[in-house]
Amino acid sequence: MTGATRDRFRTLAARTGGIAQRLADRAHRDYRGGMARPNDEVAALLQEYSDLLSISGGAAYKVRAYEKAARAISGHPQDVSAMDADTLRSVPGVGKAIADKVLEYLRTGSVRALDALRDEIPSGVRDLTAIPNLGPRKAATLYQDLGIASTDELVEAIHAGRLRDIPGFGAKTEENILHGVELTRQSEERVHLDTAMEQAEELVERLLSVDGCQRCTHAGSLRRFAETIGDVDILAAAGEPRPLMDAFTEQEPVAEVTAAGEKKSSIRTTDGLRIDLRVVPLSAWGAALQYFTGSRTHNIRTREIAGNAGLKLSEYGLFDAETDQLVVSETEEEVYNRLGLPWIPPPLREDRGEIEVARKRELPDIVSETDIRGDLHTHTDLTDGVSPLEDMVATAAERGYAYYAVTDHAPGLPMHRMTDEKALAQRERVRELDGAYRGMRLLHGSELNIGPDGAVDWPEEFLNGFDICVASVHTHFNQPREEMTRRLVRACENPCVNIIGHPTARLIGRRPAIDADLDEVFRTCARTRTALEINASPHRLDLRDEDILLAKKYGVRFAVNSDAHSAVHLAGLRYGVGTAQRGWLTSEDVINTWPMHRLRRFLRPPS
Ligand code: DGT
Ligand code: CA
Ligand code: CA
Ligand code: ZN
Repeated sequence: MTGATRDRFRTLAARTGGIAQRLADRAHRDYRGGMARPNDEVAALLQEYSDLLSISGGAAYKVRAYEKAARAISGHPQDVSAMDADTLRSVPGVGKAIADKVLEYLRTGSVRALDALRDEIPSGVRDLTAIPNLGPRKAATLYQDLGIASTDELVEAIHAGRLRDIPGFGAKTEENILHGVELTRQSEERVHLDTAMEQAEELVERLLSVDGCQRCTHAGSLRRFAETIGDVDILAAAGEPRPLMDAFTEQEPVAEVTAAGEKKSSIRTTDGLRIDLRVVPLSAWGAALQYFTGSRTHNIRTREIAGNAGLKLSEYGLFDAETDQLVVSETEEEVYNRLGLPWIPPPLREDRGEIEVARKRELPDIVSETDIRGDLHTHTDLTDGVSPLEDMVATAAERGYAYYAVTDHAPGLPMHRMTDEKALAQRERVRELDGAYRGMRLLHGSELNIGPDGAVDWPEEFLNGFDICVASVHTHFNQPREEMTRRLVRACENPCVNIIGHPTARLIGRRPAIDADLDEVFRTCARTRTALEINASPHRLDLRDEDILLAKKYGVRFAVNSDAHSAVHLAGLRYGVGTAQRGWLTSEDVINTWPMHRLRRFLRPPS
């Protein structure tokens, strides 16, 4: 499996046109300001080393060891840049060879062994590994056997039929690779939600501390929790924009200032993320925030309403069309109210009927992060997580949860090496920990694999021992539509399955959604009282907003889960909540906002 870091890293590498260059740039900068955590930096480096080792035909155990260490470091709560050799080696999966490389990087800004591999393998070949459905091994074969050293050459070779003779590359593989190339190209200019959010929040913090800054927040697609972000829009209010503009364009790590105006500037960070800053007078705050939050189509509607009422709406305010007199502009509420509408939450501003519903005063009371009482899909280091059970539970308690489910992988995926004994031993530990935190109950569960025929791991007697079962598609993603539909329907009909995990199995920018008749699946979920997951991982966001809207029509329940593989990632739940909001869900729709007794009845209805 690939970790979150690798995804981020690969997208970034693709965008900035070369891993080596980006890291070389980076080695000379410090980590403060807009930069990813040092842990993510180091993890990206180890992941790259693993990929390059794999391309160069390195031993499989070594390839895996570096990959595992990358994930462990990415998910580790302590800052690696502050660790000495001994502390480093206490991180699970980090042995002497890996610790030495990390220390070398932290000391010198580079790793000689990695530089040697980079010299050996052309950058175009490294780009190939970022293509979904290809991966390092196949990339190596293509390079060695056919001399293919770039994405363009790959596409050409496929069209010329040159891959046909290579073992392991059938017509279906070719089609999948072309699809992967398409996905990569589409996602090159957009970033995942967490990358944008983390940098935006840091920047807003910094701008708020600049003298004269009266207000500052992010707007645009990020405020609407869109699934990927083209650029980050920051809005600030100040009497005098200059100091803010200077702080913005002079911050580290700006790769390029693409526009520097009096009221608007744009930069590109060394990560390749584009950020706009606009500074407005405080009196125009509401109108500007409404305008720059978008979406474009929502704004077209609000301007239309203004026009029909003899008004004019712009980023400067709402004006009388005839006299040009300012009507309102200070707050978003005033702007909406003057248009005859209540304030509309940003995730709903997509012109999907929100204006009409708002006008009738029937906007849903959408679910919020504070409504969430617990997380129902999480992993530990017993399978592919990196944090021990105790750390996951302690962090969950800090988040104020009323309940928390541990759902490690089931035996069907051999790489996780789950066994009956391990599951039962974990259950003992969960039962012992239950009650250790005031007010938080623990559920012992599992994430089952939905096999190609819809069957799941373990016989029913064994499954009945779990408090909760999530079931997900992890293999056979390319089944024909009818088979895939039958597979999901059968999983829903299994009385032991409570939640379908990441239901379409897509990875944003990397793997398309599975092909199934979603109407049929959602109808079955409603009938069998099986909840659909809204997986909060910013690489998944699955179900996505439009599928949620469809499922809701069938009366399905949902569970917003982090699918955290480390304690730090439990906080990622907010991206799932944002997605649920985009799907117009209320807390009534979401089972993990319910009190424990109601949740228990849903999971194990009295027979
Ligand atoms: P993105 O950046 O592609 O993820 O999506 P947005 O929605 O952040 O789009 P962006 O950054 O181009 O513009 C931010 C907001 O500013 C957008 O949602 C609505 C508003 N806006 C910008 N340009 C226009 C325009 O030409 N017409 C209208 N109606 N609104 C605009
Ligand atoms: Ca934007
Ligand atoms: Ca923009
Ligand atoms: Zn899963």
